[in-house]
Amino acid sequence: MPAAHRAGFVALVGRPNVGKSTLLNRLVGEKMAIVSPRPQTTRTRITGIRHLRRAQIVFVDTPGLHPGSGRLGQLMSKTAERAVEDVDVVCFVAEATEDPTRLDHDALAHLKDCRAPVYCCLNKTDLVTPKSRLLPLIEAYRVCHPFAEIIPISAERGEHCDRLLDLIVAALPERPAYFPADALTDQPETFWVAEAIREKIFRLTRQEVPYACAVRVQELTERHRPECLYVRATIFVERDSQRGILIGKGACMLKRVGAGARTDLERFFGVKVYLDLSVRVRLDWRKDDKALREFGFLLTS
Ligand SMILES: Nc1nc2c(ncn2[C@@H]2O[C@H](COP(=O)(O)OP(=O)(O)OP(=O)(O)O)[C@@H](O)[C@H]2O)c(=O)[nH]1
Ligand SMILES: [Mg+2]
Repeated sequence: MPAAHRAGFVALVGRPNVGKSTLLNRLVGEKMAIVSPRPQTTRTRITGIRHLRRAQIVFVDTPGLHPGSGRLGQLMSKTAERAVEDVDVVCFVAEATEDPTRLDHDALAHLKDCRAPVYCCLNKTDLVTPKSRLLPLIEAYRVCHPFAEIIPISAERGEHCDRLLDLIVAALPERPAYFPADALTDQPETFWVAEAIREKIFRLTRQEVPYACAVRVQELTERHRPECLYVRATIFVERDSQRGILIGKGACMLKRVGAGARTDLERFFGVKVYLDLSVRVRLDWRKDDKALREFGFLLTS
C-alpha cells in the first residue's frame, strides 16, 4: 500500500528575533520571508508552501510574541496569538543560547490552550559548543510544557531541519493538497515585492527609521522590448525627518535600498527589474486605523 498523502498548516511562533522567518525559508526552500538582525521584522502572517511527493505543508510565519505597544504592535501580537489556533502543528522557536533559568514564560503561556502538537525548536545551535551545553535548556523546556518533542536546530545552517520536517509530516492529517503544486504562497506578488524592499530598509537604516516605514507597491507590470518587470512602489514614513534619512544625501540611501531590493527581485523573477521608488510622509500611520488598513494590517478573522 502506498503511503497516504498528508497536508496541513504549521505555525512558526516564538519571541522576536529567534529565527522564525529564517526557519520558514529553510523549510520551504525559498526565501519567502524577510530576515534581519533586528527584532520585530515580521509584521504579518506570512505563508510558505513546501511540496513533497506525499505531503503538502503550509508554513505560517508570524510576528514575534511580544507585548505589542501602539496600534500596529497590538495587531502584530494578535496575529501571532491567533496563528496557533486552527493549525495542525505548532513549532515554538526559541534560542539555543537562552539562559535555562530565565525562560520566557509569557511566550510559553500562548501555547497553553493549543490543541495541536507543539514542537520546541531550539534554534541557532551553531552558536553553542560543545553541544552538551544544550542539555540544561532542553530539560528546562521539557518541564514547562508538554512538547511533542524538543529539537535543537540551526535554521541558518540547516542542521536537523530535515529531521524536523519529517516529524512535521508525520504529524499532519491524511488529506489531499490545499494548494496547486506550483504555489509557493497565498500572498499576492505585490506583497512579496513590498517585503523585499522593507528588508533592505531594515538592514540599512537605524533606530526608529525601519519601524516607521511601510511599503506599498502600486504597480507591477511586465514590459516588453526590452523584457523587464516594472515596479512602482512608495515607502511611507511617519515624519519629515525620517523621509530625509531614508532618501539620504544625494539620494544615496534610497539608491542603496533600491539596488539591494532590485538584486533580490531579479534573482526571484529571473528578469531585469526596473524599480521606481518614492518616499512619502503619512503622519503617525502606525496609530492610524485607516492607514493600517490601507497598508494591509487587517486581521483576517
Ligand atoms: N547564528 C545563527 N543565526 C540565526 C539562525 N537563524 C536565524 N539567525 C539570525 O537571527 C536573526 C533573526 O532572524 P529572523 O529569521 O529575522 O528572526 P524572526 O524570529 O523571524 O524575527 P521577527 O520577525 O523579528 O520576530 C537574523 O540575523 C538571522 O540571520 C541560526 O540558526 N544561527
Ligand atoms: Mg520574522
